[in-house]
Amino acid sequence: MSSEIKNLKDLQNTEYSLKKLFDDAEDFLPLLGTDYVELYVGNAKQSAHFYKTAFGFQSDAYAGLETGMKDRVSYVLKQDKIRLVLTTSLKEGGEINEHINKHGDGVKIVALWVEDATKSWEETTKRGAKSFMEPTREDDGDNGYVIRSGIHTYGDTIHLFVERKNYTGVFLPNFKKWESHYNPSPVGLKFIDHMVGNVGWDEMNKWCEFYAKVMGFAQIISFDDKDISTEYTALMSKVMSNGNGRIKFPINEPAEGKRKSQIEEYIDFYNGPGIQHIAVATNDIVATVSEMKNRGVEFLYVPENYYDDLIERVGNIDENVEVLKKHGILIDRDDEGYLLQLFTKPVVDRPTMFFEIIQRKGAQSFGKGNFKALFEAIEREQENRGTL
Ligand code: TYF
Ligand code: FE
Repeated sequence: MSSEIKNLKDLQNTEYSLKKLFDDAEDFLPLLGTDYVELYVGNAKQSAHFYKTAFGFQSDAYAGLETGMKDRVSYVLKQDKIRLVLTTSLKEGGEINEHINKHGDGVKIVALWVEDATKSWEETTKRGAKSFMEPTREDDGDNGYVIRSGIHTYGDTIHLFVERKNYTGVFLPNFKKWESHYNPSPVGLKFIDHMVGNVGWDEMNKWCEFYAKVMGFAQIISFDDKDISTEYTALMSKVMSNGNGRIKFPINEPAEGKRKSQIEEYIDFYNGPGIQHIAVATNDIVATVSEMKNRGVEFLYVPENYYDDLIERVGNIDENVEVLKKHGILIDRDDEGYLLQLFTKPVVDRPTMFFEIIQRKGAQSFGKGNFKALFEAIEREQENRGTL
């Protein structure tokens, strides 16, 4: 069941291969998808403005003093299937401020949508997960109720299980609809493709085992430091997936190189493990990326010579290479098709969290062919920061 697929040829059809991997085991933790991602931030109002303006998110829900919340404020933003929650504290001290003090702005909660939050908590805690929140029912009058439960994962990051089959209200009980006169248009972001965690030296296998044992995930891909190294820096990475392939969590750890791994830089500034990047899918990466650029989002760029042997490397593609080159979009191919991707610079003050924009055209891999060019681009940023 935890058998490793090293060769991408085995991944002829991901759904099928995953099915094979999971066949004999009953899925004790069926996941319907990502429910929401919650960031703890220093100023939720201004962060919400940024994600609306620059990333094209829509105002969805709000909780704060006006809704009876005394100690915190949360803004909920939506774009297609993606739900982002931005939370800050209204008081001195407490868990939110401690998180921000230690990590800067960053992801606190990766909430997973489930049929049964009670069973999800029971199945994971009995397999060794540390409980964050026992199954808790939140009622909202005629709108029904939500049940949430939660467990700890790497660092201070939390997985919440959200059961909303008996709920018809806005986001969660105690939230109200957020009506705003400021509604910038979406940029075409559709759903979360994967979310990557950075963990410390020699911790990757421990956390992959956590996802295998506690959550019933299987490893679908592995990259060692030979796959992922430049002349100067290195890292290792394994991708864990749940049974239906909707939730994919790559886990990175630093590896020894001549200079400081980007993963180590992250761990230094985040003061421990945490979410490194959120990859969001689009159906038209050229339109999405050019709009995000117009709205002020900064992306990482590779040298123009990346495009010189592009067609030899990836074969024929539907897109015009000159257009891709103009936007600095990266392309990679595997046995099933190809993918286009581009990475933002960190979106917070510390060199920690960033976003990936990805368009899949068949390929179910992660852009291995781009790693070298990408990591060299990251090294140039590290050089500018004096952290290489
Ligand atoms: O998710 C991935 O595996 C790719 C590649 O620091 C990647 O997006 C891996 C590590 C990293 C940046 C990108
Ligand atoms: Fe990625």
